[in-house]
Amino acid sequence: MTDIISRLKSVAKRALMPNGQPKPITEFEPATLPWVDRADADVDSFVKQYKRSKALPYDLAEKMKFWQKNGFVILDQAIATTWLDQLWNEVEELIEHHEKYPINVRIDLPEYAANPVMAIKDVPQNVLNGPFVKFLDFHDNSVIAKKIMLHENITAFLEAVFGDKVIGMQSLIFKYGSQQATHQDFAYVVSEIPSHLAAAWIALEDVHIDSGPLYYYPGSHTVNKFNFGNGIFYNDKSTLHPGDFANYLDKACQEAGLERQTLLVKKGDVLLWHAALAHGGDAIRNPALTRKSYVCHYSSDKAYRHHRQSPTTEPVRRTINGADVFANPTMPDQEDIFTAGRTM
Ligand SMILES: O=C(O)CCC(=O)C(=O)O
Ligand SMILES: [Fe+2]
Repeated sequence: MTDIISRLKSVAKRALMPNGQPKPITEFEPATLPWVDRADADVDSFVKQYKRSKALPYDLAEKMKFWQKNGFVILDQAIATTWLDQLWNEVEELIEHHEKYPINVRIDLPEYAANPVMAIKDVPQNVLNGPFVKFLDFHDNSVIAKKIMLHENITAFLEAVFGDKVIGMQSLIFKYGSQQATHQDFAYVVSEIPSHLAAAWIALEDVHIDSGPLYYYPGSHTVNKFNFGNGIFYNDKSTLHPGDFANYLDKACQEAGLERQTLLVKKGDVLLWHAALAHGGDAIRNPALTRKSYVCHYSSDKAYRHHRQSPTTEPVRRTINGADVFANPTMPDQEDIFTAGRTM
């Protein structure tokens, strides 16, 4: 209740347009930026008193400073390949026996344009095995997917940059490259504070340059925001579209002298990126090549209080490594049906 009241107050505080509607948001609000994004952020002092920094297999202060400048970090060999193999075995089972599972996939093929989100049981196996498919929120169904999402090496870093408990919001599994146009995730993955968002790209196999790798523009997290006609979020009121967003970002990055980089990492490596890092999926130059990957989106405790599919109920929380993920309120009987991760 207090959340709802504080949200109403913050809407009331926002300037109104002549038609009485709140003025669209056109930039992240400086007052609610994660502390690390503020000009006076003192990373060295933070790391000295941060209990989780000691046991990490990377230099946290160095990574945080790199993040401030570039809007991403790469964590080499951050997740054990046995965990990744278990996750992929479960995805194979999902595809093989898809008729058994009410789990959802998103299919971005023209034939599915009217209804891109489908129950996997209703999608032919050859489609599930092809490109343009995203397995949605598999962390709901799988213990190992939850453990990978909230792995210590990821959550310790994100807790440091948010200065708050980490919440796993959403996840996607890809068998092939996405070929998605350049974008910034805050426009699509919306929490109550849009700057409190980060993502992980977890390589489930070595990435081949012709498989449609992820690309990104280091430093692009600070370019001016795109306005969809109704502010920085893309929704049914927007007058501009993802193609316009991509054109704007590619041009803005080029004009700022930012060079596009391609993510050619190995199985077990993890890319973490900032809410506003401009990125996309490169063209698949060899359609025979898979590009198996697990993408997770995160927010902070302060900014993500309710499951997006049930904004008025208290979430059921699972805690791993000091971070939370909410049980899926729409499919309680499908939670953690893949149990192998319990003993791993
Ligand atoms: O993996 C990709 O190619 C793109 C994924 C992505 O941009 C996302 O899930 O936010
Ligand atoms: Fe993205």
